[in-house]
Amino acid sequence: MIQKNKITIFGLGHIGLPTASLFANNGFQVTGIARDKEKLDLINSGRSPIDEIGLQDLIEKAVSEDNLTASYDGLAAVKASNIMIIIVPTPMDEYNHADLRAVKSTCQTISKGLKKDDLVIIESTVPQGTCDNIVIPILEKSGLKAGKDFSVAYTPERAIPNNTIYEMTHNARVIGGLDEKSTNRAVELYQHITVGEVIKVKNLITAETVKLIENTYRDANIALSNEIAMICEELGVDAIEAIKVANHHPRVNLHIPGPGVGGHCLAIDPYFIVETAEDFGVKAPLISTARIINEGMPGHVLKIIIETFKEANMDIDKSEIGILGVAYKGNVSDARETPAKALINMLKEKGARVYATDPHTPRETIKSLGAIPADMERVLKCDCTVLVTDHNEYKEIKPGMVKSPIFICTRPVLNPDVFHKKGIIFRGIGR
Ligand code: SAJ
Repeated sequence: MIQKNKITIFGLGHIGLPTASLFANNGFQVTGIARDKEKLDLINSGRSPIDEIGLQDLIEKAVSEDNLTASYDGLAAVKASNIMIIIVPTPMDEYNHADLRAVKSTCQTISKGLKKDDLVIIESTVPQGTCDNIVIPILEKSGLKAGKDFSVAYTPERAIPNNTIYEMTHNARVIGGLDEKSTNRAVELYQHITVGEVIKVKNLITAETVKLIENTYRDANIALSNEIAMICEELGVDAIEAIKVANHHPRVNLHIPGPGVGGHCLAIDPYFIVETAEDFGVKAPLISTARIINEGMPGHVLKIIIETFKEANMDIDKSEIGILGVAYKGNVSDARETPAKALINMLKEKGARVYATDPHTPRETIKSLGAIPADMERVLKCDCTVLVTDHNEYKEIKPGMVKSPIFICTRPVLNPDVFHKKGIIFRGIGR
């Protein structure tokens, strides 16, 4: 006998697991589906496999009250549920196209157990049109007709790492359904876990588009700042000062230049728009150029390092270079698509011995990025220190702690003047 409040969530990652835990603490019986046995065991014993504020408590409570179970058996869970939520990864392949294998295989599993009046929700970030052209046709292999027999909605997740639970329960949520009934069912569902505004959009593809354009806006905005920064460096203008002052204009909001755009969202989502645009014969030169600029930033950092070594009459070959921070952004441990990776490898190609430290990222990750794990003291003793990630810990660095003759600061978190005064050659992006 199917209970009305049973949900199956496919994918127990950074978004799937918090979502599952929230529903499980708000009146639903949730089965989360994942493949990794270690992860399943951890969750079923009430422990969180990821570090996210508030998540551990939610999992512990939900598991102890029998409202959350982690399993590998998707089909059994679908058969026992009436709501399915897809939050599986959609990485990018070698051609910068979306790899939708996980979405497709999840839909195939669901289609085998789909029942009349079920609701299927997609949260994974996907190219525009994926729900209409890929998800629904696979679900209809069940013999049921979307709209008539079951409902389909798309709702993108927009929470930020390290504050996921708060943002999931407070941010505005965008929902687009196949039809009015689908949209309304999804709206009613998410109102159980959020006090934020729930915004209905016209259809599935509009909701897919909203997600992609948010991250593309940030990527293009950062690319503009990076380009401005590189021009200002040549002109001797402090780009950071100029950008900060320009942002006082009530209608200007330039982002901050840096060593490149990392993470699993901004560095990937713009390519999904380009992919679909090209399928329709439309060029997307601005979005593509923004990607080129941002992907070129580690190379620009290398150029600054090479020039500074020359000025100091030092040789990069056989030098020691220390990296402060490998995470893709400040105060997170995640190093996916981090600009540190390209920089470390380019420095090694130039013959440098590269040390790296990070208060949040495990030593194993540092090794896998190609650097020698070290503590901060060791990094600050290298011939050159490069600050890549704006962790709070690094905002406290004082010139007295730095033994390197050269300090390259790729994020505007330290005051250049105090370092210059102590005789340290200090360079930054845009200054
Ligand atoms: N970055 C800059 N300059 C800036 C801002 C960011 O260089 O002014 C860099 C960061 O250092 C980092 C990258 O951009 O390498 C991405 O950082 P982010 O903070 O912009 O984004 P994410 O990837 O951590 O999270 C984003 C968020 N999207 C927006 O803020 C619009 C989050 O809300 C989304 O949920 C998430 O993407 C996602 O899942 O799409």
